[in-house]
Amino acid sequence: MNRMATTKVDPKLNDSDLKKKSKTYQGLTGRQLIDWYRVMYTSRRVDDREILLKRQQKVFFQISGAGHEAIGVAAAHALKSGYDWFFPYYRDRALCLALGATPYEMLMGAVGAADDPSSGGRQMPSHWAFKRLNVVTQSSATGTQILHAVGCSEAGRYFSRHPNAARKADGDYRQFKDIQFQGDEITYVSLGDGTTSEGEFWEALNTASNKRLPVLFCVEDNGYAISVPVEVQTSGGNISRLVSGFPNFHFEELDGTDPITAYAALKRAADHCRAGHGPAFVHAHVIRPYSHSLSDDERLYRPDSERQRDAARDPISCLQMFLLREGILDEKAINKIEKEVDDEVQAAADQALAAAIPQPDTIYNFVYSPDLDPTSTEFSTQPAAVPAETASDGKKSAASQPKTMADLINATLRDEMRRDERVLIFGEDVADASREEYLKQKLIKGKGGVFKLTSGLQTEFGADRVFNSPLAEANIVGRATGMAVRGLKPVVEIQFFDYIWPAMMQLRDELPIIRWRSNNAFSAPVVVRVAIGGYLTGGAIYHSQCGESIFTHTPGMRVVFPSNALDAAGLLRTAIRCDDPVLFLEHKRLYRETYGRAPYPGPDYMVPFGKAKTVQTGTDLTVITYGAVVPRALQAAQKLEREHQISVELIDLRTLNPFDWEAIAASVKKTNRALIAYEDSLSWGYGAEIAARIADQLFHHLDAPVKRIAATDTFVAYQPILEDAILPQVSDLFRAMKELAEF
Ligand SMILES: Cc1ncc(C[n+]2csc(CCOP(=O)(O)OP(=O)(O)O)c2C)c(N)n1
Ligand SMILES: [Mg+2]
Repeated sequence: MNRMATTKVDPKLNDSDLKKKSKTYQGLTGRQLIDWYRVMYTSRRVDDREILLKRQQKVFFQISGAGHEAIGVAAAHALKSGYDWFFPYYRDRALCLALGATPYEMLMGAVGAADDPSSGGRQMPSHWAFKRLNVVTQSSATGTQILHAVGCSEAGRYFSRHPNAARKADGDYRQFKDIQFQGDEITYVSLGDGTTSEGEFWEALNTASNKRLPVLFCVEDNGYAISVPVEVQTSGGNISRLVSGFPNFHFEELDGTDPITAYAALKRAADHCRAGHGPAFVHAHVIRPYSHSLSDDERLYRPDSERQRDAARDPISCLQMFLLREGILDEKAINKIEKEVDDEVQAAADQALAAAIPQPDTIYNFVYSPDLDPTSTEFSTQPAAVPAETASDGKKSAASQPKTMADLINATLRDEMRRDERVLIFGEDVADASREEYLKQKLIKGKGGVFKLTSGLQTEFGADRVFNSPLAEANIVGRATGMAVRGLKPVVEIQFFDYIWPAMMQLRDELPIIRWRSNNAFSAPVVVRVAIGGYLTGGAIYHSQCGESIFTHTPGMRVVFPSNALDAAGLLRTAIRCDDPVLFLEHKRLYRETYGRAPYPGPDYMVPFGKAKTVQTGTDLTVITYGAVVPRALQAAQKLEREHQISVELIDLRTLNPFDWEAIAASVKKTNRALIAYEDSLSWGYGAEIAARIADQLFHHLDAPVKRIAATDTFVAYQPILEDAILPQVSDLFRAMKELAEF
């Protein structure tokens, strides 16, 4: 490890001294333990320095790794820095130091310096990210990193089975994503005892166990989650007991304040993972001597007696006593080390306090990829004139026939999987059949999605690339995020928008913000396809929801919502080839609609993001809409023209983030009237933002109030009479357009 002691053997040592020096402890030499002590002590002193700086109001937050130093140093040495992958949490200061991070880097995080390698001043301190060490960016949301770790380890396995997928390619996201894989790398993930209460923890254990993934889970159990003791979090008070039934795991429960014991256990755990036997679960009992954070005072909920009991197990003083007792160091040598560390930390703090802070005009940097712009002309191509013989499904006569949105999404997925071996697909029911032997024996035809959008893909590309997930939406998005960090391109499916919510933490706090919060050190350009929307006649509350504005309100997430087959193909291809996370909303009612069918546009057809389509030009008013409201608005506009000679300009936004403000502005400047129509319930919906912008920026061009037409502020009911009353119908659109034109 890069912080190994460099002390030279003293030539004046006598025999007994030499014997002591050659004695080992679980394979660790005295010298190694001296070095470990140095790192553990450094970790504590950086915490102490930050606490001092916080009291002086020179830093703005502090959370310590105190009490967790021994397990961290032991883990760093049981694993390989820059070779294995690390998803630590905020207590892992000592782990990161032992892997090779420096006190200066950490203190730059505390002051929020521009060159803070973890986030460039965007995240709180102790939210570690060190690209060169394979320490992946983490959030403040406890537990979200665990599924990322699972996805990361799956990516390692995938690249070792598909080494060609790691090749660089120009012209899409791959140009900017270097792949490294080893074949036997381990993914380390740590978490606190309280965090084991979260569902994503169990989802991660389940998948790691089921797939025998080389993930080393390390629970750093300090007995508390802020003020809540472990017996309230964990039935029976011991997480090891609860997880012991998971197959394929190696389990260890140990005193995590003792680095030697911890190292031996972690080594056994790492050996199990590296040999490919499956995951490991290390449960380390540690202490938390400094309250939860500097915003917490544990004396409010822990009596002195309990705190003193903990203090007797302090890993720093215990290791110091051990080194003295074993004659590895004497008091003078200890003082010398401590003085050196104190000086180093002091110098690092002075340097960090003098470091440049980020400029306010950098705040928009890295919300999206700086390398690849999906709104650019690079993503604008014409549909190919496809001769019948070269159609994607091989059927001669069918190729030039108009295809449904479902057909063209399926064809686009197939094309992109052929083109790019990093693309893989998973989600609920997306495989043709998980029991592949049935397919091989031709006993069955295969399913390929509840709407059949992924039909035939597993059969063509194999179960490595197209597979079913458990029924767990966070599992889908969390794993996809971990895979994408490693350079894969997961195109995952959420079966119904109505059930996207278990993945909400991943979709709000993780996926879209990985690039921004790590100051471009990491990114996760995943495509999440979601079946959305109503007008189903019987779809009811839980199969009809929209809610796109919740995601357009999330910086970093591209949101796409096509209204026809050709746009769906072109936009999906852009989504897959681009370098940003994309929420790709597919309206279920449009999947097989007659409206908007189109011939297969070829394997390179792309529509850029942020470019609306003018469905029809007009002069009297502008209707701005998207998705399943497009054909309805078109019908209403045509009727209005026929019956009242009112000319409507109809704009289909196609992508909601980014959206085409230029197209909206140009049209409203021409017609001086604007109606925004959308399927979601009216209040706080997507159209509210468009209406506000028009009112704000085009006020002087308006001859009438900006109007909206949308669903009622209710969920969608089952009985068709109610459904019709709730969702905006052609008659509602007609009425609203007429009123606005006549205002
Ligand atoms: C999902 C989520 N809920 C709540 C919080 C607020 N919070 C931060 S740390 C913490 C306790 C974590 O306890 P534990 O997992 O035992 O880790 P420890 O801090 O004790 O090391 C809580 C409740 C959070 N960050 N994330
Ligand atoms: Mg805890």
